[in-house]
Amino acid sequence: MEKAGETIPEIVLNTGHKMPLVGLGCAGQPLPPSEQLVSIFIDAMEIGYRHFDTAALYGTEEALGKAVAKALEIGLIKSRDELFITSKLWSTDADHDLVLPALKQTLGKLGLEYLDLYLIHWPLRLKQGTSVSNFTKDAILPFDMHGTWKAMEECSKLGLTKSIGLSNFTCEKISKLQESATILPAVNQVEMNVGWQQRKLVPFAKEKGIHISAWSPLGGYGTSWGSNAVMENPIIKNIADSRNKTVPQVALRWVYQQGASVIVKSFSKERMKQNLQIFDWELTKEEMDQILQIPQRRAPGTEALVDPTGPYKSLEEFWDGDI
Ligand SMILES: NC(=O)c1ccc[n+]([C@@H]2O[C@H](COP(=O)([O-])OP(=O)(O)OC[C@H]3O[C@@H](n4cnc5c(N)ncnc54)[C@H](OP(=O)(O)O)[C@@H]3O)[C@@H](O)[C@H]2O)c1
Ligand SMILES: *[C@@H]1O[C@H](CO)[C@@H](O)[C@H](O)[C@H]1NC(C)=O
Ligand SMILES: *[C@@H]1O[C@H](CO)[C@@H](O)[C@H](O)[C@H]1NC(C)=O
Ligand SMILES: CC(=O)N[C@H]1CO[C@H](CO)[C@@H](O)[C@@H]1O
Repeated sequence: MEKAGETIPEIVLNTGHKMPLVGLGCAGQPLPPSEQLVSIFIDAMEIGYRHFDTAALYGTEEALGKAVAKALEIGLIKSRDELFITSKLWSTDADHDLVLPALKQTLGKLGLEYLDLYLIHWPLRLKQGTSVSNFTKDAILPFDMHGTWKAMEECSKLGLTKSIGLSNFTCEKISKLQESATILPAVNQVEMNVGWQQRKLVPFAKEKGIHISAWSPLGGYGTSWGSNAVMENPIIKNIADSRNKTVPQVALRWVYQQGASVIVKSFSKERMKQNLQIFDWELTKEEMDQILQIPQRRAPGTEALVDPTGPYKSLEEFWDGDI
């Protein structure tokens, strides 16, 4: 069969389902108007993207759903199974009885019968009605990780999602989850890039058979939460120049060579294409060693979630010391 764009390698998750190793990030601030967003997602499918990463929080589920319907209508894809769609449980719904209704709402917005992957967005519960914009520390409630995961397992048994997983979980939190889990998480989606390489989590997850997906692989360049730590890193710039690649290509290829999947956001057609040109060349051992020299730092942002009187009293406690 002839394919319109680039062919993206896939990995088999511990559930037996395949996932393309590059997914398009569907978060943006500010978002373009809905109609424009729909055509951006259709462009992405034309270019070859088959994996889309959205969340209840992002406000892009409806536009993505419309793009899927349109792609089927115009024959860009033959069936919904050709796509891999991820969404995430927002923290206001992170409690046992709230999970199924939240997933049904997500499916309703996407106009789909099932997700490929449903993730717990943060290891955290927030009071219902809390939005990110007017969020205060007293909105943080104790998080029943075991009950929430049990409900995620129920959703997968109902066939509403093929795989279930986590986001922003540390090694310690995964181990704690395993005490009661009957289904192992398929994926843990975390901040991962050359400036925060997740050196503790990557080998831990590999040993457990949990796949790591990297959000902000370009350091969230130009976003309100991101930085220029990746895009303006001199080591990456040097490698890019000497290899006749762009800085983003080197940064994304590094993630791919770690065995992780790349969740990269671009709403520009040219940059979407550029970000897929990472499969027909590789970084040498020497270049990988140079990248190991890059100083390591997590993106800021978690400070707002810790409070001396809250469930997480310090950043140390939130990240279980891995900071
Ligand atoms: N699980 C979580 O908690 C979590 C947290 C954050 C993000 N995510 C997911 O991960 C996705 C990606 O993360 P992110 O959006 O933070 O950051 P990112 O993918 O590291 O960077 C995105 C930024 O880089 C720009 N960009 C992309 N390709 C480029 C290129 N080739 N050259 C120059 N600039 C380029 C984009 O602008 P243009 O659009 O203008 O190209 C955008 O401003 C999100 O969209 C979301 O799906 C998940
Ligand atoms: C926070 O914002 C949301 C959405 O904008 C709103 O529904 C809610 O009432 C607000 N909550 C508070 C405490 O102001
Ligand atoms: C560098 O890369 C560009 C874009 O892929 C290509 O057009 C050009 O021929 C390359 N130059 C060299 C010297 O390889
Ligand atoms: C709790 C925490 O640090 N969360 C990170 C994971 O996801 C959000 C974005 O969805 C990031 O902004 C946070 O830094």
